[in-house]
Amino acid sequence: MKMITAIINKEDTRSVCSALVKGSFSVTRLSTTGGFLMAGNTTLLIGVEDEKVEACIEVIRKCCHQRTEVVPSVAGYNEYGPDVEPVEITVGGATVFVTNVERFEKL
Ligand code: 2BA
Repeated sequence: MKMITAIINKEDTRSVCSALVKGSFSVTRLSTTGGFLMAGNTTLLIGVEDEKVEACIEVIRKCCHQRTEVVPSVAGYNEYGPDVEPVEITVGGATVFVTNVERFEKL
């Protein structure tokens, strides 16, 4: 068994969770915060049998979209202090980790 940890844009949460449940995957969603943007995102925990890992990732891939965000960045310093310029970064679709589950029990 594997644990899939998927960090997704919170805008995609509803469609990903619906598609996962429709595909008979069990999913737990957590409200999380990205360390770089300090903005809310969603982390999904999905326990799956080894042979269903690819199918699960495919569902996530189909429902998660890349987005462009504009964030302030210090480009240098001028006589008044930091020279802040907006830069564009691409966020998502999804950051996915697949880890081995040593033991799984429902008690
Ligand atoms: P954030 O940390 O808020 O990062 C949002 C986006 O900012 C990232 O998108 C990336 O495009 C950019 N970014 C992040 N750190 C950066 C840095 N040090 N310098 C320049 N740009 C940076 P994604 O890569 O799609 O990541 C989306 C969210 O997924 C992240 O939100 C974070 O919550 C999570 N994440 C991504 N990689 C991770 C990792 N290796 N470990 C844990 N969480 C991760």
